[in-house]
Amino acid sequence: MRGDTKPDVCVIGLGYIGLPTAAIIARAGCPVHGVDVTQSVVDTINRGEIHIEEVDLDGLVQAVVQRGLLKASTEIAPADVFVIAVPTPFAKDGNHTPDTSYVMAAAEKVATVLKKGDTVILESTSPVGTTEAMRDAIAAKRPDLAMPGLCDGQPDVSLAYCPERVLPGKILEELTHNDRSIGGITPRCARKALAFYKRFVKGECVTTDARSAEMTKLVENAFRDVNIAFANELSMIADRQGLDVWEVIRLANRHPRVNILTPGPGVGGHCIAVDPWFIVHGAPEEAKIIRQARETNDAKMHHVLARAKALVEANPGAKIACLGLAFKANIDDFRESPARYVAASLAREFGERVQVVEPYAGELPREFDGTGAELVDIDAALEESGVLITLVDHDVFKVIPPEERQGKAVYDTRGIWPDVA
Ligand code: SAJ
Repeated sequence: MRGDTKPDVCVIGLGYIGLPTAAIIARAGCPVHGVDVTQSVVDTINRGEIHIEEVDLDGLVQAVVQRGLLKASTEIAPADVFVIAVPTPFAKDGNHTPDTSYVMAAAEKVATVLKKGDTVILESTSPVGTTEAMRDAIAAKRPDLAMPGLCDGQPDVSLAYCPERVLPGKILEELTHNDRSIGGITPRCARKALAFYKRFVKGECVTTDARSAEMTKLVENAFRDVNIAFANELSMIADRQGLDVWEVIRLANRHPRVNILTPGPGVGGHCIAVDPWFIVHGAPEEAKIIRQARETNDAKMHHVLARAKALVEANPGAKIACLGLAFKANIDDFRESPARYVAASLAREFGERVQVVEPYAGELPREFDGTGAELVDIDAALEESGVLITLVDHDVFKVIPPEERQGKAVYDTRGIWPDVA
């Protein structure tokens, strides 16, 4: 890779982050070799199609595949820059222990084709120290290469941690325009990674060390989790004291330095409900508020279920409409969704009385099988149900006027209808 030549890039992991990232790098003119362990994902991408839902991603992938700039494979290939975007789930020990085995497996694959001058970048959300552990794993496989932080002179390769901070539904826009933290194992590594991101990121790229960048990503999501937990705790206190939490928040937020977030049925998704545990795992004695926030947000889901059940029992015989299954508004992502948990629990208990409205779903998820609950459209639910439980703040629910809800028992867990306490 010399002068203005575009680097060959290998992106490992073609999921929600890896695929849009690969496509954007390809759009900037760099030839991208995408790697995924799943053959069907590779085949789909090579046809110019996509296996995930994300605004405008289909057109972009089609374009870069057609131009020959993005090719997918199950096999690693030599490149100048390697970007690792594989999952970092919890281990199966039930203790929220981070499982970095996919990252380490990817690093070991990279080690088989790594050459002098290459850059390896980890993007996966990871516990502090993972980039160094990745470096050590590569060093063990490739003693012929001088590794940053382990050698006296100039290292042969560069390693950096560069997290994404994109919002599902706005991934392409945010990948391009958000600021980025670029954490090198050494300052030289950071500069190498910076030069790479400058090719396709319009936001500011701020360099730091790898451990700080790892913690920054975790802290961003923990900050949001703690703030949502404050709102959720407030809503449970308000329920206990017979107060309208929405009124209290509206009024408190008129203070120039107060900005309370919105209570809901709990925190879903694969980031905010997961990443704070990586901080707790690294410093269990110190991370008290962060742990409590996770527990409070999880408890809110059970609180909502209990209140919903009480409302259903107080309206015997009435049909119950659960509005929404997604983990947040206006997306079709139902994974790790508190709304889905609450609706499915009600379906198991109240069977055929339960109607689910989810404009983003073609059918109900499997856990509804055999419960008797049915997926209906909003008009049918408004006609037939006596109880309305809002679980997701989709725009289509927000615009339902009070007269269409008249005479129904309502539990609005998201505060979408200002006339409902
Ligand atoms: N939620 C509330 N009340 C609120 C805000 C959110 O209950 O006031 C709930 C949502 O309904 C949802 C959950 O929290 O269930 C998370 O939604 P979100 O919109 O806050 O965040 P995510 O998970 O879609 O994306 C987050 C973002 N992080 C931050 O805003 C700090 C995103 O920028 C990250 O890139 C992403 O996590 C990630 O991949 O880590």
